[in-house]
Amino acid sequence: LDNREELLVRVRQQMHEKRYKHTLGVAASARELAVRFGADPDKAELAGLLHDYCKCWPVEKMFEILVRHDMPTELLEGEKELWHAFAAAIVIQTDLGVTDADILQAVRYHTTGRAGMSLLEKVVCVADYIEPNRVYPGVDFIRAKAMHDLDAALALALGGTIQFLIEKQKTVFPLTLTAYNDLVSRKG
Ligand code: DGI
Ligand code: FE
Ligand code: FE
Ligand code: FE
Repeated sequence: LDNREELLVRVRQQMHEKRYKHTLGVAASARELAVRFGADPDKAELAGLLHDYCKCWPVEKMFEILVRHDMPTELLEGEKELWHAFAAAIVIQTDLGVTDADILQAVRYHTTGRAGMSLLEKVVCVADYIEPNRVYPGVDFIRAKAMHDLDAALALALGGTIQFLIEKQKTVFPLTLTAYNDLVSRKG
């Protein structure tokens, strides 16, 4: 889609009001982070705008798309919360014509992260955690970190999610763990 207004309408149609507000917040925060850390601001904003495109879709619809695209059993048998990211990376390509590989990767890995994340992937992932509408214990500390150290902010964010999952006795997806390990082991 080449028209920005049309794109916003399409995104708006996929989700409820609050999720759309979050989406606009992530797009704005991703642009800011991109400017600060030297990623492409336009790509960051677009990835932010599209990252939760499938978040409010019925799980059956996401499942069907993931199966059709041969996603690993680990993902299909795991936590459904993770599906929207992988589904969106497919759907924004097929339905909206997004072809930029950096953007598709940033959308695909925005929830789990992965080892060796690109700058744009980190920007979108951190933006998802710190956009202005987000409220959770520790968010201001992560926002402060994100003013000068993107990796540190991301390690805090993913570490917080892992802690939260452990408290709830939920499974931690392997990619989330390797993303976290990768960030903290690089620090030295
Ligand atoms: O889509 P958002 O709510 O904006 O945020 P998100 O895509 O980062 O995360 C969506 C949910 O996924 C959130 O409730 C935490 C959960 N999550 C993230 N990583 C993992 C996870 N859930 C499990 N079970 N395992 C993970 O590794
Ligand atoms: Fe998400
Ligand atoms: Fe929702
Ligand atoms: Fe999000």
